[in-house]
Amino acid sequence: MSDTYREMWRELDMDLEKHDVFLGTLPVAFGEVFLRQENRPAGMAYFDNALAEAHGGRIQEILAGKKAGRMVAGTFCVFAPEELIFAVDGISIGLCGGAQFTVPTGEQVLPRNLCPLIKSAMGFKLDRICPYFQAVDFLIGETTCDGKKKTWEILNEYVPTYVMELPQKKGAADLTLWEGEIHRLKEEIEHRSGREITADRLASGIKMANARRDALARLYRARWADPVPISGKDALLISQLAFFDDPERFTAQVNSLCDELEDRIARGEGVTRKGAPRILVTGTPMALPYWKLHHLVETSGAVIVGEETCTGTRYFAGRVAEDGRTVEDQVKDLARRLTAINCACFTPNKDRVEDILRLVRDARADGVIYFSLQFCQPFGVEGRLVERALQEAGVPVLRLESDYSEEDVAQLKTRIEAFLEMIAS
Ligand code: BJ8
Repeated sequence: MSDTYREMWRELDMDLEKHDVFLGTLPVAFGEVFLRQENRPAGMAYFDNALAEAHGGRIQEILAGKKAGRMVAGTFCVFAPEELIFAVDGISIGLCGGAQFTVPTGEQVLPRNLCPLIKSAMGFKLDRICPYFQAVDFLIGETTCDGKKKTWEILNEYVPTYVMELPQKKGAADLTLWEGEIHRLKEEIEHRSGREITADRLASGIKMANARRDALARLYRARWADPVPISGKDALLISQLAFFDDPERFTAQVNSLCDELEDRIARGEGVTRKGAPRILVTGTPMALPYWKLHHLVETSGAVIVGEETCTGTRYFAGRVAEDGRTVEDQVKDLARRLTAINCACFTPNKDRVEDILRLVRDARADGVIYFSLQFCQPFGVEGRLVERALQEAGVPVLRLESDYSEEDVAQLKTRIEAFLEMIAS
């Protein structure tokens, strides 16, 4: 890494030694997981570089934006209405943690029996090895699972953390509550950025977020082809980068990759043989740099053709209406997304089952892997309902629970291989 980057990290008060150790592990993992794949689309070069520059060029850009007066907000959930951040020309960064490296530090202040996504995020802050955490002006937390909800109180000791009350149900009263929460966040953002959110500005924020959703939806549709034109690992990497990259540039790059993928589909060209076993993954989000499950499945002869997760379809679910003329109407439109995202934090959450069954059909999946991060109660408990519904529909399903460590890799591989054999028979 260049001296300029080191200077930048120093100015961000990062722990340079620890950061060196952390970064040192990534090229090996990335090479092993991504670069060994055959026949990757040429358009992946942009995303490979975006990952390589995640702690370098992208941070430089963000700091330049900050210098020019742009607000930087960290988020942890796909319900955080990024449209409000975009409306003030702010920068939004998703900060859920996906690395085992920071889990032990997270465990110094959080219980060990807590989901690794939360412990990893906390560890990134405490270890001071995440330049984004160091650069944000404030964080937007939300009341989803108990683990996240209570973590904001601790995180607030280190970074100002604003908490939105996300309802647990989706009735009329819940929609009204969420609408009020969006109004309150709007005021907070106006206060922090010093800019008023007018209807025009919010309209551009909504358009920007919708365009990114449309591009991702297009990418996911390309994966329905057989042979599939892009691996699940590459699609996952793109989804993960959506939380970090400049939204307009990211959208343009995803669309240009989709042009390439659609050409491939027209030519019948894929990254696997036609007829390779097709797997849909459903469950907890997979934050950067978590690639374990996808790597195991795709080195066992199958291909992942979709993810019903928050680093998958739930991220781009719920296109917001673009014809709202007043801020009041636009906030109502933003609030309506509540009903489109089927997170296990809601009760009941029956529409998630419908979503999964529809995705199985659309993506022509041969089987489903229900993946739950260890200690995630909402997704762990909801697994039973989803598993039963899939079995009733005649869809083979494998339930897996794991964390970010490498300890269970052999065991997971054995179970995945047995599942794939069962599908093939
Ligand atoms: S909308 S999935 S981003 S809450 S995995 S931290 S639920 S214990 S991340 Fe999530 Fe929003 Fe829901 Fe999506 Fe808790 Fe479970 Fe951990 Fe989770």
